[in-house]
Amino acid sequence: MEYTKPYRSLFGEDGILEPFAKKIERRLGDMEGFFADEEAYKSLLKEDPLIYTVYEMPAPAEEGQFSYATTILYPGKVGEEYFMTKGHYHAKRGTGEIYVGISGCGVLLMQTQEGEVKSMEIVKGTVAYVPPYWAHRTINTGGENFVFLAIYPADASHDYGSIAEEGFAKILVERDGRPRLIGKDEY
Ligand code: S6P
Ligand code: ZN
Repeated sequence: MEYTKPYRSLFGEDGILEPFAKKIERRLGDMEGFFADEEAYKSLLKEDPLIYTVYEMPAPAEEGQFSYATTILYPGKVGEEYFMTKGHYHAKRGTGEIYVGISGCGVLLMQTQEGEVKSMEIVKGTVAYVPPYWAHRTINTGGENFVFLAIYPADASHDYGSIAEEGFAKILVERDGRPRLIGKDEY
């Protein structure tokens, strides 16, 4: 039998994994249809800002293996809506995930296929559990980078399609200078 060899990475408050195997950058232009305010989206698209960067260490996609990744979610808003990740279900629905806050502050938004929504704040030192079957997205509600670590089954695989088509039932917007979760049709 071929064993996977153990390995490790280091990260600091900036969230850059050393070493990492894969780096993914998502710009505003990669997120058409994700933000509620289409006019604000179009006008910000001229700058096409970087929304988040992911540093990944994927393990072989086999049952029992774990992958880990850090995400650096930059501060900003599209209209009143904070910068956020695309969000996804795991393609293998019965797999969960663990999030660990590294720096900055934000919200982990989760939703079941039936439309139940849960949100929790993540700051440095927060450990949050995303159980199987919950779609998950992170949102930067602060003025600095929101950085976190995610640990997930290596065979979970991502289903982005469902969220890209239907979105989350709730969105996080800034109202009176504070984050407020509202129905996506209330924008
Ligand atoms: C992977 C984990 C995170 C996200 C990352 C980017 O299961 O949840 O590493 O991939 O935060 O978000 P998204 O929705 O674009 O994959
Ligand atoms: Zn995930």
